[in-house]
Amino acid sequence: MLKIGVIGCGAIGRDHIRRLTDLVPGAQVVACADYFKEAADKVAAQYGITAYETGEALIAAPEVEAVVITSSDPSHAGYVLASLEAGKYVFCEKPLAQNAADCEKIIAAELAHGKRLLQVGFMRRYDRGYAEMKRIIDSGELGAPLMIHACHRNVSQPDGFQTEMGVSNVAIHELDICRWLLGDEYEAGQVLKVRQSACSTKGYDNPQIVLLETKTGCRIDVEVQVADAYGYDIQCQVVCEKGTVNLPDPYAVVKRANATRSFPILTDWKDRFIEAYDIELTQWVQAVEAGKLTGPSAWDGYVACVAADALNRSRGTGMFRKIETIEKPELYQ
Ligand code: ISE
Repeated sequence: MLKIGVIGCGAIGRDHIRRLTDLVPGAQVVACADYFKEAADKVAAQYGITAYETGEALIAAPEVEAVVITSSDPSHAGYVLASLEAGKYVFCEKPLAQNAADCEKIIAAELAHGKRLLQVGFMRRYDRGYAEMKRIIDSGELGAPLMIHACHRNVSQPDGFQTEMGVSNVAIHELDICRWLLGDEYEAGQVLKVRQSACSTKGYDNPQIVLLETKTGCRIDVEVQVADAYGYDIQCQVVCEKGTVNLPDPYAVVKRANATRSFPILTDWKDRFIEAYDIELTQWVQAVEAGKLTGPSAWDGYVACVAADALNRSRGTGMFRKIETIEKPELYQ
């Protein structure tokens, strides 16, 4: 049994604790921590595990063999660095950090171990729809990919949400999945503001459009809506030379009534990728036990942060910004 400590007892933290406890073979959650002590105490009582006062104390605890970080975005980098310093395997939810400099510190800390200890929570790579799209693109049967049209539409965001987070917290999923699907790297990017939706009343831009250009000249557009008033709606179409591949909508039973065919649209993002999360953590536990991580790496987390940073800096300038990374270390080749 891999003994795991989870830092962050909010929505996704509780979801991962349930998943690791009830579903994932070989996993045992033994500890939790949260900035809000009551949240950790509640989870600890529910699962009969130890609540630590701080994330740092949880990381240092001898019984914790591996760490899962699901706390607020700005706290990720610090906990990842502490876990690496302790030489412990760590799974960190996206985004890996708030800026490229912190990601570079994380990469340096991991390189000092000479092996991968960190996986980043880009769960879409484990979604059956995206995986099949990648298989078809990689087979070459449709020729070279040319463009991606994508959209990320969400019903609402928590208090404190800001315009930049539409990219660094929300579209970060597309920043990862598009380069994964294409097997390509980014050259430049730009964020555009369009006519604003009356559904957005909290002062942040909504919608926004993310535009990207890759090294091989592919073009990507991503519509980002964080208050769409109807559901959680993720779309992705890759246009290749000889055909297109499209992300399927999730399974839903069609109802026929009142001369209408209808089916429900999910509203909670945790449900949309529930199977992907299950597979992701199952494979992570297996990889930790085998001592060889294969899922999204510190490098992938870094590239997404560099792209997000360039995109956020482009806002309001009307210009594309270069997306420039350091040289890719051997460990991540
Ligand atoms: C949320 O923060 C997430 O992490 C989800 O994965 C994302 O799809 C969603 O739109 C965000 O609000």
